[in-house]
Amino acid sequence: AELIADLRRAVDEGQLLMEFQPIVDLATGTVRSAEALVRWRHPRLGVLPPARFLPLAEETGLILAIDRWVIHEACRAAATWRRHVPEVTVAVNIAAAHLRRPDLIATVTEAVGAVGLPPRALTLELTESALIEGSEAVLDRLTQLRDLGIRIAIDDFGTGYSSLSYLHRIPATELKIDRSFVSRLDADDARAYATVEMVNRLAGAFDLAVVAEGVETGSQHAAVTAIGCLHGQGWRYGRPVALSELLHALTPVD
Ligand code: G
Ligand code: G
Ligand code: MN
Ligand code: NA
Repeated sequence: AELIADLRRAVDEGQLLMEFQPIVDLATGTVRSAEALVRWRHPRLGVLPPARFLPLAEETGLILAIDRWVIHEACRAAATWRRHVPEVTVAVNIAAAHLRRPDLIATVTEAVGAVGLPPRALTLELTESALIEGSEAVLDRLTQLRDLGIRIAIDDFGTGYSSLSYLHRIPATELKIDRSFVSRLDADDARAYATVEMVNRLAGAFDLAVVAEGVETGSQHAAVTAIGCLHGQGWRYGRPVALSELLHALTPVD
């Protein structure tokens, strides 16, 4: 209960911070994008990961304020980053509660507009479960965002109660293959291999980009590359870092 009061203040008092995890082109290793991940620098408890406060934020509705802040910060970061590396993009996670809000479109257009970011440089990551519970209104909203040029990723793909029929209805631009499948590629797991291959082929048929998530090892990297996934994310390529570090990593030091 005390944490709730703390969380309410956290947004206003600037205790939230963003980290960015690189998403690379698997063939070249070039960083193309980054996923924005929120943290909370709690005055007494130190830096808390999302798992420690997002469930509470969702219960209390504070997730809306948090996601609004995240969207603005991510757009600002992307605009800064693009001054160094022209075509990079940034991805943000959007809570189910936010999808249900008509003002999501206003929030997003304000955020890109405020920093002059082209809409194609912003990806919204949505989970299957958020999408499946989505009404017609949610679908309309996503279509409007897509018409504005915003990109839409289905996060943790393969873990929800996915009915494949929704792939025909969601105006997605990419699938992120859940790391539970990628992690099993190491063990030469034929089923995991077949799953990643199937998702990659499915994505191709729907003209969707693919990101293999949670790539940690050289053999996982080799496997997702052999399967033909174009993009990867995971500790093998980089942990989530502050924007300054992301910029530094990309700027030649000598
Ligand atoms: O950074 P970490 O691996 O602990 O992130 C855990 C999960 O928290 C992510 O999978 C993501 O779904 C969620 N998450 C991280 N940042 C945000 C955010 O800004 N908004 C929302 N809604 N979820 C986030
Ligand atoms: O939104 P999503 O649930 O996909 O968030 C990505 C989460 O996965 C973040 O919490 C991030 O810290 C975590 N993550 C990113 N790369 C790796 C990885 O290579 N291994 C593991 N175990 N977790 C990762
Ligand atoms: Mn994500
Ligand atoms: Na994910």
